[in-house]
Amino acid sequence: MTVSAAALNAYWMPFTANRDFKKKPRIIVGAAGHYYQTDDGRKVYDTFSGLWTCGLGHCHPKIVEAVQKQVATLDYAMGFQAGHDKVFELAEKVTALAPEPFKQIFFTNSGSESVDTALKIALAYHRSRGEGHRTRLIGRERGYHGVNFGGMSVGGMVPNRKAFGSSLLPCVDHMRHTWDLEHGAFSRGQPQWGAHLADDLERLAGLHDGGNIAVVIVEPVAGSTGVLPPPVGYLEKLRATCDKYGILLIFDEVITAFGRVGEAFGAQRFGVNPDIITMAKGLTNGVIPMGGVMVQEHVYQAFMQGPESAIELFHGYTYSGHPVAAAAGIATMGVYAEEGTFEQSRSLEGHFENVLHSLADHPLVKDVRNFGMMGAVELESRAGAPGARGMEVHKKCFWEEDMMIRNGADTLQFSPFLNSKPDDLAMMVEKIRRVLDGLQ
Ligand code: PXG
Ligand code: PLP
Repeated sequence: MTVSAAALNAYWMPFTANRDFKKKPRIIVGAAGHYYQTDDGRKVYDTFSGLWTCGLGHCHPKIVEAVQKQVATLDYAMGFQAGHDKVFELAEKVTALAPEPFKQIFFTNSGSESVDTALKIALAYHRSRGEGHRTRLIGRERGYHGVNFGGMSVGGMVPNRKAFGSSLLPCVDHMRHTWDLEHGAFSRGQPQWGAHLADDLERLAGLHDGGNIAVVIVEPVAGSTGVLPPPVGYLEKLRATCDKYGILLIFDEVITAFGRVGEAFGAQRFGVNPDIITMAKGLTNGVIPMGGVMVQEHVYQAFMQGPESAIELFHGYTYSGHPVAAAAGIATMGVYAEEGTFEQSRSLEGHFENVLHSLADHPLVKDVRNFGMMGAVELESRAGAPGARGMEVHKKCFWEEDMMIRNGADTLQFSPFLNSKPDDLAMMVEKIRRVLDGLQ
């Protein structure tokens, strides 16, 4: 073991059962391509692209080189009332990939910061247009929008809200989620059933008056909660209702952007344009933390009023547009283009869907869901111990099958590399089956 007992004790790990982990730590010391290297010298196949982050694989030489060069050229530069070359270049490259009306991007350091930034932009946008009474924020049950106060408030993951319920933002409401086992179980891609669930926005517009609603935020495909693809026609309906009431629509594309659903953005895959898109993760292939909030031109222009010497948006982070992150982002955009990553991802999704659904006949499997290169296998929970079976699969995969998988309670989640080898995806599912066969 490379980590001392004192060091283990010193680190409070995020979203982790600290005491259980520290009894038998699973420590990664290196990574290359599609594998991690463990401190006991094993190569472990990564089925989750980091945490939905590293679609190109780990330690891509072009990104590594760009970061090494940048850190030795310009380590940090003041970003308020000053700028550096790389961040403008990245802004141009990302907006060039976006649907036509998106022309500007604001940089942050994570998905959580992107979400809170987007909510603030939406509120300030309405105020700048004389509609400051639009204060209501609408999220959705089972949504994940990060862990800061704004994102947590519009989010709908029950355990993430529970301890903080008394201090969440006011003026928030939630649409119902889109999953229904009876009508949607084992559906491949978008379920045919459920477009009418978008009518829940009409219900909330009726309750609060649509003219008081500032913004609706959804993930185009809900990721963290266990991959819930939108029913056919659902996103189109949400867009139409937002237009009807003058509500801004945010797509939280922290997971779905940059090839995860076979296009640069989910907005393009679904043919629905929100007003604001949040992103992170794939923006730098996970190499340096960075997030972004991209807006349609009309949103940006609403701020570009008044005296030119006035700051238009009182918001920003010390590390917004950090030069080393920007260099990683530029290199990542370069690799996406050179390697045809989004097309590669699109060409793999049919095979991925087939191998994942081959688990549907297993007695412990309750549902299989997928869209693009996002997949989930929901297991039957063990009586009286929800989450225990999922965690057991994670541990067995790591120790016995040399494979890293992600479980959210009893739902196994898959975010394979966008340049996966087809045989590796088949191997991944064989290993999962073997582990499931060995469980009670
Ligand atoms: N929005 C969405 C849609 C996300 O998926 C965030 C915001 C927050 O991003 P940051 O960078 O602040 O973590 C996310 C992050 C999982 C998992 O296992 C998902 C996320 C993060 C970690 C684990 O599904 N999503
Ligand atoms: N707390 C204090 C005391 C600060 O001075 C700052 C930034 O200057 C922050 C928090 C916010 O940090 P960041 O800009 O990295 O989000």
